[in-house]
Amino acid sequence: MLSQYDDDCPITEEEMKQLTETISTQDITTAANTINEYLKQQERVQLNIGVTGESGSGKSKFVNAFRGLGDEEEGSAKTGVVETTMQPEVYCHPKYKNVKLWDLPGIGTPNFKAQDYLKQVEFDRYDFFIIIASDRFRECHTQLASEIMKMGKKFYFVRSKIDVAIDGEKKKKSFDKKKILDTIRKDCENGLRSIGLVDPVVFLISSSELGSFDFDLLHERIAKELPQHKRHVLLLSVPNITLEINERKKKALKKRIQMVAFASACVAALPVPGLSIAVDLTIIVNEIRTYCNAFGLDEKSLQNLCERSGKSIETLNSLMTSVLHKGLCTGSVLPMLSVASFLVTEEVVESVLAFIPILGSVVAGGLSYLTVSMMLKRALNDIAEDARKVLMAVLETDLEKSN
Ligand SMILES: Nc1nc2c(ncn2[C@@H]2O[C@H](COP(=O)(O)OP(=O)(O)O)[C@@H](O)[C@H]2O)c(=O)[nH]1
Ligand SMILES: [Mg+2]
Repeated sequence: MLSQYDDDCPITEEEMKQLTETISTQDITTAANTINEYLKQQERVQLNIGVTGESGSGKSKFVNAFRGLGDEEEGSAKTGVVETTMQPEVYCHPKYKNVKLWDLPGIGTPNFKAQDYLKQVEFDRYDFFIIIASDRFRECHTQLASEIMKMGKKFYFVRSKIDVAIDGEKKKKSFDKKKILDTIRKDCENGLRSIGLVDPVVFLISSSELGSFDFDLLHERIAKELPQHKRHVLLLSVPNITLEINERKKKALKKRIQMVAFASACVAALPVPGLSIAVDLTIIVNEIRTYCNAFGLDEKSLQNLCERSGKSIETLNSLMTSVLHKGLCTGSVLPMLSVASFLVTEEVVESVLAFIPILGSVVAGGLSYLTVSMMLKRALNDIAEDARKVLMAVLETDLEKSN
């Protein structure tokens, strides 16, 4: 069951082998726990992103946007303030505390030395760097990049405030968005070439409209270059702001299903009546909660989205058809399910089952591997589809606003 392997899987082939070996010597309860622990670990993998660039280039705003936060929201980095310290400021992702964005001190001051700078910010801490320029790339940018490379780390060049550049040109009669973007890109690439880079790649980003322009390409590139574990946590934590990201999240979550189903099937074989279904439900609900969180369909994310997009919660709710998600988000089913796992009486379980049609169709007494994996696949499809519809609606509003 666990022999199938895929590069996108949240755990590595080696771990999969080890895990299969471990559980083959364990009793079923321990085996189920082992798998559950593995799944939880996937969300706890540390990811440290160092965001650097000149003062005022948009580092802090990018740190916020990458975590799905507005500049005024709780926990957001202050923007538009002059940097006064040489200390990196750490900002955790609101849902995945192990994903950390580091707002680094400004570069390019008169006595700037990349080597000293990197030492000062403790370069070894970061998985990769984002180097931001809001105008041309200067020597300090490439100096820093080559020093980062020497230290065996990766970096990505970002040209920020693209929305500002576009707005500035909009009034012109000859306005051609694609042409402007091409010009900015070429200009940045040439700048980087002239200071020694052979094959520069520049990502054009607006932190005010993160889903537009090159953010998707940047995300795809980073994901591709990260080790497997880190890639998984990046996919879960990135804000769901493009259709491509929506699809990537779905694919990544799908890889977990066989493990969840296996854990669940192990528990199902336990000889305690009522217990197995309750544990199954807990495992399933946890997994569905993971989906909602990853797609931004949890209550808090939806509220934020309403504030940002100007759409009412009723409008967004009316777009979503998945019963599972609605149950979870209204908060009525979730607490009952959690309680059910402690009470373990069949009555409670049955009454909970009645809430959710898919679950309700399953007879109490343990869910099989196939049932659980079928349920989760369907739940994932439904939730991903709801997330896609919500995203489409928000994108349409954005489009109307910009026209
Ligand atoms: N319109 C727009 N404004 C931005 C963008 N990025 C940064 N800013 C603004 O530029 C100013 C400097 O940004 P900040 O993030 O504080 O720069 P930092 O000094 O590098 O941290 C602030 O007023 C931001 O709101 C962007 O992509 N679009
Ligand atoms: Mg700042």
